[in-house]
Amino acid sequence: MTQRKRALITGITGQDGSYLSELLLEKDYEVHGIIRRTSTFNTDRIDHIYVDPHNENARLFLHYGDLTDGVTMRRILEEVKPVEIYNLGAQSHVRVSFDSPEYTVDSVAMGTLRLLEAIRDYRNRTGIDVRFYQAGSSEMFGKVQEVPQKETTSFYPRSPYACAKVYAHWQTVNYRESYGIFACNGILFNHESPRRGETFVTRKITRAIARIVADQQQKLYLGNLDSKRDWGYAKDYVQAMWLMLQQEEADDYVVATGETHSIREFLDISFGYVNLNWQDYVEFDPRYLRPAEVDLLIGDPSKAKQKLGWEPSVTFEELVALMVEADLRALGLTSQHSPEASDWQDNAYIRQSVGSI
Ligand code: NDP
Ligand code: GDR
Repeated sequence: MTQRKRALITGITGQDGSYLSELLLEKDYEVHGIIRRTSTFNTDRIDHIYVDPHNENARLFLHYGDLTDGVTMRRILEEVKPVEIYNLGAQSHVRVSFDSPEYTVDSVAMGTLRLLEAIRDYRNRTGIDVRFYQAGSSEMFGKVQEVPQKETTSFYPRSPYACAKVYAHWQTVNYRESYGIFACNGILFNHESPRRGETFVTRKITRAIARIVADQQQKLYLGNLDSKRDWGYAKDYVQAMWLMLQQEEADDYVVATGETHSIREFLDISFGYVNLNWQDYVEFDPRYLRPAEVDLLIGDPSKAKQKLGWEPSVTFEELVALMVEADLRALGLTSQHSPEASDWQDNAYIRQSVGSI
């Protein structure tokens, strides 16, 4: 009998962590996730897949820890003995990273280093190989150097978050080259879903649309509408993470759709979906501007396509529709497009907390 593969995920309670857990459970892994102790529940996105650990069929296990706490990370690694680690944990909000730069760098940059060091020692002591995935970001490209951006495009990070991700990227490369650790960087462009945090611009917009339709909100305050992003569907992107760790050799990959759209275009399509004109609702608030902006992101995913066989399955228009639809449904509303949209229905994680960022 072959032994079930064991994976450890940091950031399991986030958007990507929840989709990746579902994917790994479908593939018969035993999944271990690191969660932070908080005064309110933070496991909404994974509650639907959680089984009481006393149940003999349980394959998802949670451990308290934090990327800023290296001792605990080491202890969890020793206890779990995973064959794959997915490092998704991060203070992941770019705007917030300007307010909280030191913490962002501690969790994102130093957190990655702590994990890599733990893997190095564990491997030296036990001889067991652990494959490592680092959640890199298109934000590392920052100020436009080349269009579209690919694996060889130079980095020009424009926020504390992006600087920390660049550090984590190069440490991952260095641990691969120095110690032979199977460590991969995914350079993922923006990916969204109904589980997206409510303070990122796409979800902030789709959630506001539902609330406007429900007469619970009159205005939506946003910052820069001119920046352009390459937006894909998160469920597709976690497939690419898994594929990277199944290859013969560790490498780095851009994961993107190859299309870019401005925030204005997102507003056109999303408000248009419910026959509203966004200009009637959207107001400018300078507090949502960043001290330095990333104007244009568009990725070239040809390496991922060629080597991993990975391709996005959801178009931009479908992504916008499925997000608006999910937020409408969360408020008990449906649109005239509902029957088709149910094909993309996301299994019910929709939080309705009020986000101001
Ligand atoms: P989320 O913000 O939804 O989730 C972040 C996760 O990290 C949460 O589980 C959060 O826990 C956890 N976390 C935060 N701080 C710490 C810490 N100090 N120690 C341990 N865990 C922590 O992010 P996404 O799921 O969207 O993104 C996953 C990863 O991919 C992140 O590293 C992000 O930077 C990166 N990325 C995301 C992209 C995107 O478009 N979504 C694109 C490129 C990269 P809690 O729930 O308790 O807050
Ligand atoms: P981003 O995503 O910074 O690309 O980082 P976000 O959705 O926060 O911003 C995208 C663009 O929208 C503009 N914008 C606003 N953004 C927010 N959050 N709130 C607003 O009110 C608003 N108004 C305009 C922003 O200025 C920006 O240009 C995301 C995160 O998931 C990162 O962790 C990840 O690494 C990158 O994507 C790839």
